[in-house]
Amino acid sequence: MKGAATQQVTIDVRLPPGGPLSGMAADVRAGLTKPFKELKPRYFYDERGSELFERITELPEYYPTRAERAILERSASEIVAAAGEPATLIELGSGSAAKTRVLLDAMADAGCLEAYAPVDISEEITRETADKIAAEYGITVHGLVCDFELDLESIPLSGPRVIALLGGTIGNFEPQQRASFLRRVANLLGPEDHFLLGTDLVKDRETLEAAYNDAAGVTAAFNLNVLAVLNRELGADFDLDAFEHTASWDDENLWVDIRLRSLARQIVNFKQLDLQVPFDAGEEMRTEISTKFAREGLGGIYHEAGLELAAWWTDPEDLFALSLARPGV
Ligand code: AVJ
Repeated sequence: MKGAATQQVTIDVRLPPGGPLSGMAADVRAGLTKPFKELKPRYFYDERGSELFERITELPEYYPTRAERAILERSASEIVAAAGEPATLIELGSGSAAKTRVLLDAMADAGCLEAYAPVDISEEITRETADKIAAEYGITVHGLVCDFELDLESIPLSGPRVIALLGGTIGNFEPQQRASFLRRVANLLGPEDHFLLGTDLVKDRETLEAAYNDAAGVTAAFNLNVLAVLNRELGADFDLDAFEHTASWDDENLWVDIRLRSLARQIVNFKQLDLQVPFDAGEEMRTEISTKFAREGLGGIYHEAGLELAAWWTDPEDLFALSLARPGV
């Protein structure tokens, strides 16, 4: 089984020549020389950052991961039916594909499962996931190692297909970035294809803020870790003790605004960028937004992107949603 399965695994690597972090220097320079400083959330996820995020998903306050899993467990067969019994699951940001198996199982049960295409920025994890899934399910696995925002393109696997973006990742996208991403997804979809999207839902401030300010301080450590990434990758000299984590619900933009606040007036040097960045005492730098959605709003967002909301599932507590979209008419 293993030998046969290995032959069914193809991995295309389309990373830029400098690897996954090649755009980092330019991004950081642009983000830290603006009046309101910003870092991109993608740089959180080095090895330690990924570990810390795993721990976040197990925190009592952080409900999204559990809620999304509950939806998949409750509704996977309905999702597969509503998606027209797709032959191929393409998963953006697949990582270790922990929740994916629920969908693959439902596709196998429906008798439609032919192929899986994990798309992720980490070559190591994508190879590992691809081999495991191919062996477990005996299906074709065509992995794509790329930045799915830059390199989103059709994978040569037979349809009908469902393209999935789970975990609430889309919440990290700024409105413009989200609109252009969804437009590209719409352009990729054939008439029988579907897009399956995980979105956290708008709810009371208390629940939202608790999810991003956990009592154990794991989210704070996760947020501060991005400074360690900059120290290592760009020769910066951030003192992690000179910043504190903040996260607050912005009820106009409908996002949790996640920042690092400078505890003192200080200057940070970036050896490899020939850059000095001054911070005032109390100055805040945005490191992430985590947008929350409601059904109607998401329907409008889809519509503007040339997509149509086809179906919607939530967990028993209405905390999180999975929605299915198809090309608009
Ligand atoms: C992985 C983007 C879905 O926004 O909830 C968790 C990241 N940041 N706690 C989210 C995150 C702080 C997470 N996503």
